[in-house]
Amino acid sequence: MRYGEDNVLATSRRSTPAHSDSGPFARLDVTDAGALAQIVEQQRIEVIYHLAAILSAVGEDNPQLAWAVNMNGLYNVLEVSRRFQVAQVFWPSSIAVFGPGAPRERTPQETIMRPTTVYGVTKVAGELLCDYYVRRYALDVRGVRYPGVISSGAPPGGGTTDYAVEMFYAAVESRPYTCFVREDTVLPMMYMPDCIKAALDLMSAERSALRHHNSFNVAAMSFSAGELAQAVRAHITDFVCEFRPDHRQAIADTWPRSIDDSAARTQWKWAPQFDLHAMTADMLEKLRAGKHVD
Ligand code: AKB
Repeated sequence: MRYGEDNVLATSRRSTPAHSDSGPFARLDVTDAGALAQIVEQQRIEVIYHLAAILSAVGEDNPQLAWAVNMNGLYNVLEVSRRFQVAQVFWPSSIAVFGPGAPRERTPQETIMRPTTVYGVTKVAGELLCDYYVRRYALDVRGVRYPGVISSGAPPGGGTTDYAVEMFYAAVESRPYTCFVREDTVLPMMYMPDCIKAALDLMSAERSALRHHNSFNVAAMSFSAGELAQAVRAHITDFVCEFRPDHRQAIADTWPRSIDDSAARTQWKWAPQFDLHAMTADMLEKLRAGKHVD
């Protein structure tokens, strides 16, 4: 680990075996401002990576909860950082800031942002709030607009892009998969090692080189759900995937198909390492090792 295991405090509302195996851990609900302040003060926290959020699909089931967690959580983190002079904050935004009015191909860094999900609304409002703390309090808040995230370590968590992760789990467990978006649905995606790389690269960039601070478009790959099934089938030839779109199709249809990330590439030299084929091979290898599937 780059900063040494003992120097990183993981927090979550629930503790899992993974947490207890990997260095210091504290239970924390980010909507509890008092508990957050206590930890930041007592542990003399210098940098915060604030990742807790309700994602798009779950957010549509409970918009009030999405607002409470996403907005109050971010506000608490920004306020505690201001009060206790936290040196840097990382907060991820999302491609969900864009809505039906934005160009869907190579969606630009600066364009119309009128999202139709409550998750997207909280991400646009969050970007503006972070900008405010940068301007008003000179707080060093940085962030990227993540596309769909594919991880071999973290299970799917209520997002519209989760079909991509679920497809891998089904394939290694020799199960057929019913995909909840159409075969021709194209969305931008990123493999978890690149997501981590983006966060660390941005956080270590020279502050004076950054013009956007907390809303950088970042891209790695774009593919259709059908192309992903094909890529998996190149390794697991009998993998069966059918496509039965549900309510999440309507969300996917308002999001970009590809992203223009030239601002990130110019300002802090962003460069992803995984494309669809490299990611598919690595995902399958990791999941098979974890699950002991032949
Ligand atoms: C979701 O699908 O909600 C997230 C996202 C694109 O931010 N993965």
